[in-house]
Order: sequence, then C-alpha cells, then structure tokens
Amino acid sequence: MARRPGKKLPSEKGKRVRIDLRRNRGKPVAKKDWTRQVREHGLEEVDTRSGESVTAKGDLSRKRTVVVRAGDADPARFNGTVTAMRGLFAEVDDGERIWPCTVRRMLRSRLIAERHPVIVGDRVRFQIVADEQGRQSEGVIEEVMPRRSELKRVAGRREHTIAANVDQVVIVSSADLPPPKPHLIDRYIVACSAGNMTPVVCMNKADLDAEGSAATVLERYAALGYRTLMTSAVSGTGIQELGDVLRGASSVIAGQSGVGKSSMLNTLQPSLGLRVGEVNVGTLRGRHTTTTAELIKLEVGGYVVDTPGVRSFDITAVPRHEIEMHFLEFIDLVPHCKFPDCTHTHEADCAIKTAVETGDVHPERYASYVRMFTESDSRGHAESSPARGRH
Ligand SMILES: Nc1nc2c(ncn2[C@@H]2O[C@H](COP(=O)(O)OP(=O)(O)OP(=O)(O)O)[C@@H](O)[C@H]2O)c(=O)[nH]1
Ligand SMILES: [Mg+2]
Ligand SMILES: [Zn+2]
Repeated sequence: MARRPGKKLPSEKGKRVRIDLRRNRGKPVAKKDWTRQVREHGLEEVDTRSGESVTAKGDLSRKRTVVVRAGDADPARFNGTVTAMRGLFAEVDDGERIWPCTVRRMLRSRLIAERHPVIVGDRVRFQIVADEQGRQSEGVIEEVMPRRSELKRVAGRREHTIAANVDQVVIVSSADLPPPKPHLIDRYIVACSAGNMTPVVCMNKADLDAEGSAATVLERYAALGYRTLMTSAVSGTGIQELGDVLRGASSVIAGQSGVGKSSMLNTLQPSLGLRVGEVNVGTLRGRHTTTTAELIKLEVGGYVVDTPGVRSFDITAVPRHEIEMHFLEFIDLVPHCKFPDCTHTHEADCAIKTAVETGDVHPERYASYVRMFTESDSRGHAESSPARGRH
C-alpha cells in the first residue's frame, strides 16, 4: 500500500516485448452461465472453477505484450493490494493508481485447487500487459503473498474467504430491524479469533433501542473484554468513536444484511456515497444492497472493507475440539472439567456447564458453543444441514 518514492509509471519507462504464453486449454464456459451464477448466488458465491476461462481475453492468445523496463531481462513486476474483485478481474492499487488485472491461469488453477482465490486485501505481484493498440491499461497477477489474516465463512460445504490481511472485524448488529442475533456475533468472534483478527462488537441503530435490550447484549461482550460500540447512522451517536476504531487500521465491516453497515460508513464519511437499502418489514431482512467486498481508503486514515451482508456465517478450518479455544471465558475453566477430552456437551462434572449454572458463563454464549460444536463435524467443516443458513 505504501507509495514507492520515485517509481515511474510503466508508460514513462517501459518498453514492450511479445512473450509466449501457453494457450488456455480449459474448456470454454458460456459467459451467460457465469453471469447467471453471479446473478443467482452473488459474486462471492460463484464457483470460480466453472468460470475459469471466460473473461481473461489475454489467456486465449498465444502471445501477449508485456512491459519491460530498460535494462531488465524480465518483464517489470509491480506490487499492489487487491481493492476489489469484479468477476474474474481484480482491481489492484500499486500506491499510485488502480490497475484492472486478470489472474495468471497457472496461479488461478493452483489457488482454486487450494480453495483460496485472489481476494480483497491480498498483496500481489503483477505484470503490466499492453492491449492490441499498445495501451498499458491492464495487469496480470502472478503471485499472491502469504496472508497474515483471513476472514472465512462457509456457504453449504464451500469455504469462502471474505478478506485478507485485515487487522480487525467490526461485527455489526442492529438494535432492531433486524433485531440482534447474539449467536451470529459469537460465530464472527470465533472466525476472527481463528483468522488472526481482533473483533469489535458494534450495535447500530441505537436510535431504535428504546428498551435498552441491545445495550444489554453489548455489555455481555464488553464484560468479556471485547471492544464494543453503540452507533446510530441516523443520529450520529458513536460515529466519531467508530472513526477512532477504524483510524490507522485495516478493518472489515461485517454483519447481516440491513443492519446499516454501509449507512454507518456514509455517516462517517459522506463523500463515500455507498448504496444503502431498505429492510423488508415482513421478513426483517435486508435486501443485500452491497454486492461486492471493496477496500475503501478512509479520510480518518486506514482502510475498510464494506462487505455484503450474510445470511449464514459459519466457522471454518476450526476443528470442533478447537472451538472452545475461541470462547475466551472457557479457557481458564477447561482444565477443571473431569474428563480431559470433555466436549462440554453431555459430560458429567463439566466446569463450563457448572459455570453456566453459577452465572459465570452467559447461557447464550454456551448455547452458541454447543450449536457450533454440534454443527461442525470432526474435521471442523460445516455439515450441509437444511437448518444451515437460517439465523
Ligand atoms: N433507524 C436507523 N436506521 C438505519 C440506521 N442505519 C441504517 N439504517 C437503515 O437500515 C437500512 C439498511 O441500511 P444499509 O446501510 O443498506 O445496510 P447494510 O448493512 O449495508 O446492508 P447490506 O449492504 O445489504 O449488507 C436502510 O434503510 C438504512 O436507512 C440507524 O442507525 N438507524
Ligand atoms: Mg451495505
Ligand atoms: Zn467440560
């Protein structure tokens, strides 16, 4: 993300050469099929394997023009951060401008095989290519750097990474419309803990919390030591504090559709003009107004990813016996269970269950643990159960 002083734009410095590329042997997939998948499942849900050979027109030609720096044997390579994914195109910020980039086929196959396609927040190395007219308008991502953090979820049996290299996740619920779902907060907290990010628990629509029940839910998390925020995008309550939380960090704003994630960011920085949707009064569900995860640079300093709301959010890559480690208040209690392999579900003399009875562990936190434990199979992956997806 940092600007590299003195770096010249490739147009000023590079010379173009033709290089051989391996012809794409993948079976072409009808574009309409991919478009249909995107429309039905959203960009994040589409299985990229099936759309692999669609948009990258460069993949279909044998030769491609790449920019070579004077004196360099190899084509020039640039470093950047992926700020958005649109179909098979990534937008990459090299600190000076945004480049639309495709992903090199070889890399794409490997990443897909490892179930980690290029995602927002990824640090990448890319090459600039020129089009038929010689314009250097596009890049090809050649390498994705190791990620220091990942926010993941599961949809059905498929694992999906939402964002990479973020420091913290602001887990947004709303006081009402839709009402808070503590279980969803707990799932996000486990995902943060497992993915190496700090959770911040935020309750938006404070203006609708007439009875203070949302504030009570928030206190539960404050008591556990998590940073909490009560905000209102409408009245402006807590928005300055939100700015303080986001300043200087890279953050993901996550939570159900309709809780006001985009609205909060608009109130913080009106120039963003993010699209905001209505909540369906019948189902109390948002309308999935935000459709792509995008990395946004904030005036207060820092970067934020406004994500599309999710209906289901599951932990992944957390073996079921490790789930307990991500419930902070369980950690000191676990050694006091009678059985060393206690799962805290059906066993006698379980320190966690005793703590629930004495009020030291909140019953809803315990219920969240049990639900996550029973829904996860022994390898830690979600089982596709018909109940999944309803929160
Ligand atoms: N009363 C009240 N309404 C709010 C507040 N924040 C957002 N809303 C309303 O909630 C609805 C949904 O807001 P969005 O910002 O689109 O919600 P979102 O979380 O970004 O939703 P998705 O993009 O679908 O995930 C809109 O009608 C907003 O006007 C708030 O603080 N108070
Ligand atoms: Mg939104
Ligand atoms: Zn136990």
